[in-house]
Amino acid sequence: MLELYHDWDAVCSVKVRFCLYEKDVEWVSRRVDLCRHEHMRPEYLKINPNGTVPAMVHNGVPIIESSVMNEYIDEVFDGPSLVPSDPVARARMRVWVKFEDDVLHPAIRPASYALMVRPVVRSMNQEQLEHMMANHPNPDRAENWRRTINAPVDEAAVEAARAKATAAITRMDQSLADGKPWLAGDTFSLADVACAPMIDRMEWLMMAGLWNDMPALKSWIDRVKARPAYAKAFPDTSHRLPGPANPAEGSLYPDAV
Ligand SMILES: N[C@@H](CCC(=O)N[C@@H](CS)C(=O)NCC(=O)O)C(=O)O
Repeated sequence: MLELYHDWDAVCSVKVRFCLYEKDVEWVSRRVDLCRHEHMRPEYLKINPNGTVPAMVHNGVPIIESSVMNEYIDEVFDGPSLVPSDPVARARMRVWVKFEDDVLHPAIRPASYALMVRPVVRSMNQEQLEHMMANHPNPDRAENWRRTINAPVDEAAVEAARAKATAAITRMDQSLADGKPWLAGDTFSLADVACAPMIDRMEWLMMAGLWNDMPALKSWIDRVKARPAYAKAFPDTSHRLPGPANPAEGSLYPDAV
């Protein structure tokens, strides 16, 4: 029994769902609504003391951190391996997974908060906010929530996100320009699983124009999207946050289960 604690339109949650569907693993959904700060509930913090989604509980044991979770899933479950057998390709895969964790995701996060999370949470009650944030294990992230809710849209942060994201995807494009189909080389791997949700997020932030002149990245995106697991893992519009490419503020998202 694998319980996945996730939110529908949270990039690292998508990353783990993509891996689960690639491996054809059955899982039970336990939604943690970030915009309602359910990830600050004491019972969730017992599962993931970092206070982030996703997390999973497999046979009663919590496993956290999306990249670690994906390696665990690949190792424990049958299905095609998403970790290359060749040590060089495996090293390359891990460098891309780390790049997504350390560079790509942090580059995009400020734009996500400013343009997608803010419309949902901006009317949040201050008392409730402070109560929730008192539990946040990461003071920088707590401060980020306060700014998201209380300050106007941080245009400078959005611009900085765009610039950092451009540098990051340029690196992906240059690497893919060697003619290999996938980030680790010849085989689809956890590197592609990790980076795909970040590209999807950029599309919903209407940043897809950034890769207009990046043919190798564009064809990688097409290949990733053609995978059957992609359609299952990535949320439909009703489970998306509102935002630049999803103006439906009446999106079902806040109540989606
Ligand atoms: N390194 C973590 C990052 C997870 C993460 O940042 N999750 C975001 C959603 S995409 C989150 O839970 N944010 C809540 C917060 O910052 O309070 C992982 O890969 O699991």
